[in-house]
Amino acid sequence: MRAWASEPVPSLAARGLGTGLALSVHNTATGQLARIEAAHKAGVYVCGITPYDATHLGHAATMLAFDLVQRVWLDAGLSVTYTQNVTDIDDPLLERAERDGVDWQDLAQREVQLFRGDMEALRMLAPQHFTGVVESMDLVVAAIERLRAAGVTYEVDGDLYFDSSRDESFGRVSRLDRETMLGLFGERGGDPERSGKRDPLDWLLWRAERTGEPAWDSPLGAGRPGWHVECAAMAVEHLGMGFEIQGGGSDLVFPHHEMSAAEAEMAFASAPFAQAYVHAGMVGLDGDKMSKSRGNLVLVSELLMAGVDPMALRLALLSHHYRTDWSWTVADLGAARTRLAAWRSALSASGPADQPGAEATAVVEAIRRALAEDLNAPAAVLAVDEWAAAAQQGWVGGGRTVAAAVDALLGVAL
Ligand code: 5CA
Ligand code: ZN
Repeated sequence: MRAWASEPVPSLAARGLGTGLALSVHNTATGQLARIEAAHKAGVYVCGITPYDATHLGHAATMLAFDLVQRVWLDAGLSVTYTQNVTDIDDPLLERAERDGVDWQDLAQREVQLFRGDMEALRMLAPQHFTGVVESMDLVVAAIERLRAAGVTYEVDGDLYFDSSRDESFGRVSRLDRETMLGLFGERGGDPERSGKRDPLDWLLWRAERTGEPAWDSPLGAGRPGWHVECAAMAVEHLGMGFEIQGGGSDLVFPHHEMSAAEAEMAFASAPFAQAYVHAGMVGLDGDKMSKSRGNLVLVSELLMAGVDPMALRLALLSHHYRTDWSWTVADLGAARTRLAAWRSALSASGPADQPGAEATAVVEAIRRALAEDLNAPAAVLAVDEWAAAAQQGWVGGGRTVAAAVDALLGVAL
């Protein structure tokens, strides 16, 4: 589907600031920091929205983490391929459409359009492949057929399941014990209780047509795919096996990313699916996880409609480390507004000089170091704060250089 539009990222190298550092990120599959080895190009797949409701701050925070990944890579001179999916057919979407008496496709289209506007306002880099499940149905079916041909599937009352016992590396992503897996599988869309399965953890690949539900004709019969195989198929199609980063929020570690990796490695008889599995923390509101089902959403579009400067919102998100779980409060926005005003005022106070100067170069290096070490945006923001305080006093210059770095690396337009 059509992505949104994003502005070009300024080149710091072209300003005489050299190239940026290689990225290290926390890899869920090892529990350690992984230096991403990429010579010329790098790919990232981000699990995107299920479009039955508007983008909330949790979605935005997760998208921002992977936006920073790309900014670090671009600064390091890599060519980046970014794929983000839209789960545009799934039970929650059908249920919401039914509840509201609207067509599920219209609902999805409307919410995706709202999401594009939110992403654009927040200056998120646009994916090269913004890809929906419905438009990818053929390749999802082809991936399921590969699994069937590999002999790792079986049927339960006409539905097709993945036989988890056939995958010796199962657990490669989450490294969880079986009991925890079973609990999370039940909570997050799985069906551990369904009878007829060989193992409660076996998961759905193809759901045969049910009356009143949309279905697609295929060599598997009429039906629709299970969730995990969709992302496995779309990621491999657009990035190939062994791409650099599989990303999303930490609610996707298990079962989603575990099962997608298992499917891809089985279907394409190659490993690994991704070099690193990177997960953003959960954003809540006043202590609870922000989620559609809890009804405690703070919507990006509502804040923007209320006149919030999207750059203040972006700064509010940047002031939390992507891996920590945190809760949104109105104070976050107040602090970000004050900070944005201070940066802007420092920029005008720092004079017209276009030369990078020692202080500005030091700020650029500090931002680069902070982001390259597990995307430490809060540390990068503090480095800019220090420069802004000094520039405000007239002690340092280099405003244009700092502004270019803040734009290129943090995505904030001053
Ligand atoms: N469509 C699937 C992924 S294939 C999905 O999880 N959709 S979603 O709309 O529920 O979430 C979209 C993205 O935002 C996912 O990466 C998810 O992990 C992340 N996310 C969802 N809720 C939160 C939250 N409260 N805080 C941070 N990230 C979140
Ligand atoms: Zn996904």
